[in-house]
Amino acid sequence: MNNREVAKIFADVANMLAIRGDIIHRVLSYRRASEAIQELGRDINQVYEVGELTDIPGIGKTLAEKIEEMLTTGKLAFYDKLAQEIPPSLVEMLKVDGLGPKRVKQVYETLGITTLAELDTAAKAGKLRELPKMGAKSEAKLVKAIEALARHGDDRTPIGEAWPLAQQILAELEPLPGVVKTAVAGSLRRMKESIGDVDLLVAADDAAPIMDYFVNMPRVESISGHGPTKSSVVLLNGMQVDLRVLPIERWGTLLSYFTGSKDHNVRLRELALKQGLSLNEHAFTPTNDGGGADSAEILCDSEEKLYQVLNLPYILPTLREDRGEIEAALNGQLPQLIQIEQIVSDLHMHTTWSDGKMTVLEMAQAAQARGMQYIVITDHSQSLGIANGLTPARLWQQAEEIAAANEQMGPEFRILHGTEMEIKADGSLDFEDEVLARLDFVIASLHVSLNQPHEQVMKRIMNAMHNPHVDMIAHPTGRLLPDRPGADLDMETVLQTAVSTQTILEINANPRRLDLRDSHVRRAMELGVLLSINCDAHHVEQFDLLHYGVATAQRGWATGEMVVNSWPLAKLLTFLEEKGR
Ligand code: DGT
Ligand code: CA
Ligand code: CA
Ligand code: ZN
Repeated sequence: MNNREVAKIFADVANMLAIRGDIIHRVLSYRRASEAIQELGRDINQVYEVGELTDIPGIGKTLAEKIEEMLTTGKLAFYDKLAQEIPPSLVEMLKVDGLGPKRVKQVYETLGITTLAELDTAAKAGKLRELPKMGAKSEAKLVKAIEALARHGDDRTPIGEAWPLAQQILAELEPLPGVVKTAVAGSLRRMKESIGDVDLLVAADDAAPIMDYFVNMPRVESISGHGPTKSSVVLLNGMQVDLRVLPIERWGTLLSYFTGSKDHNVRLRELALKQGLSLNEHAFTPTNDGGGADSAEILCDSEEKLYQVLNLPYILPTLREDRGEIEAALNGQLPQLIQIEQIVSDLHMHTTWSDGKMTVLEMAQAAQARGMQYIVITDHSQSLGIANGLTPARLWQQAEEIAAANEQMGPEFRILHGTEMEIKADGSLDFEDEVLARLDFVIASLHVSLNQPHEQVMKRIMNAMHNPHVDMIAHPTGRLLPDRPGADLDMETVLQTAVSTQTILEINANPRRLDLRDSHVRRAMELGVLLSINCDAHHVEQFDLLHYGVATAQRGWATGEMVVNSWPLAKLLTFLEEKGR
């Protein structure tokens, strides 16, 4: 079994336990284990072989034994036993908006419904309205929710779609009368690569006009809720957006609550309780004063204040996953996360020489306008015909244009000459070493034959990393979000080889790539891999994608010193020179 299969079994077990009505603690431990495995940067079979299963966050001795059972026998007896009691097909029903484990259990036990299709039929036949706490209205709502699920799937929205849309909506809400402040919250603020629904917050004293505007926006397909402080809509593209409006005095607690993650919030509440405070989205309240109307609430108008009350340093949203950030904060060991202002360069971009849309000079000027100090021009190499890849002869012509552009840019900015060289399907590199030796910076990339068998594709990337002229591997796995998974690589070996060969690995900032992804970055930091965050821009506008890459780096706990394009030019050149020897 692979990571995904093991994660799926655990997720199913969590849901089956929830339907059965087990204690939440048990349900959550399976759910967290599933997520940890889903996001693991290493092959779980390998982790098992080296005896490190219990190093995975959320995996203790019991769960490690269950993983061992699955990896060695391909089955889990506990799952099979549970399935006799709770049909696994019930799990699918939980995807229906508004349908919880209790209700699923009820329709199963009273009506014998075991699949989503049966549920749909029963609802349309009016058989559900008789159930306790149901009724014709809830039944109709359910039919609509099942339809919506069929239409949109349970697909999460890639962050590259959700982020710009959320910014547009906030920009529309900002000028409304009475609006003091706006923010994104939820997984979008934590910058996860995919978003379930978009959560927006507005601080204002009078919520009604803002809610009215929100539910009547032209891009709204349907309104799923319209209340005094909370409204929810589904947009034409299928994305669900929640909006909450609140007074500014409670901004900190509310923003923190709705930023999540749930797991992080649970930890914050535990810390509060240890101080005799209960924490919710409205305030801290002393647990011993009865919580009456005149109780001594502590209001937080900022998140900084909230963390202060808990005696913690401020924790950036990109860290809030309960993956050790609370412990690190308590021990004063939070990493000095890379910040976007520290990025002074981009090492990967294309021009009209291959498949880019702008000239060398235009790219340089745009980069300088965004605060960059130097860039590397890295057009595609000869074998990538569809991208008009450069032969050595054209490379040397390009060198002249780069020299001229450097003249024009003056001493404050530097354009280096590089290549994004193909790692060809047979594993060979697209340029001879003599060519590579004359370039300032060499990227090697997998673009073709990504679906080769594991051994073959591993050989290709290892061969590239072992070439002393290769400085960086771009978008190492080659995945494309949401559904092209990338090459079948053993990332642990790739990361370790990056260390031993001093090869920089890219965090490609394009939101369709985010490659390395956050969990790989986290492992890379543990191993000491050098990283760089690049936009792979084919147009100057794509320099604006940088923030996605920085957020991904932060989610992997990357520090400035390990991100080479935060280094001054001289430091990078020294590194490249010494590495080449
Ligand atoms: P998503 O939408 O699936 O990508 O993930 P989130 O994290 O945006 O989750 P969402 O939209 O369900 O809720 C937004 C935040 O609100 C979540 O991160 C934490 C908070 N929250 C929502 N429901 C609960 C809850 O039942 N308990 C706790 N502790 N927090 C909650
Ligand atoms: Ca959300
Ligand atoms: Ca939400
Ligand atoms: Zn590229």
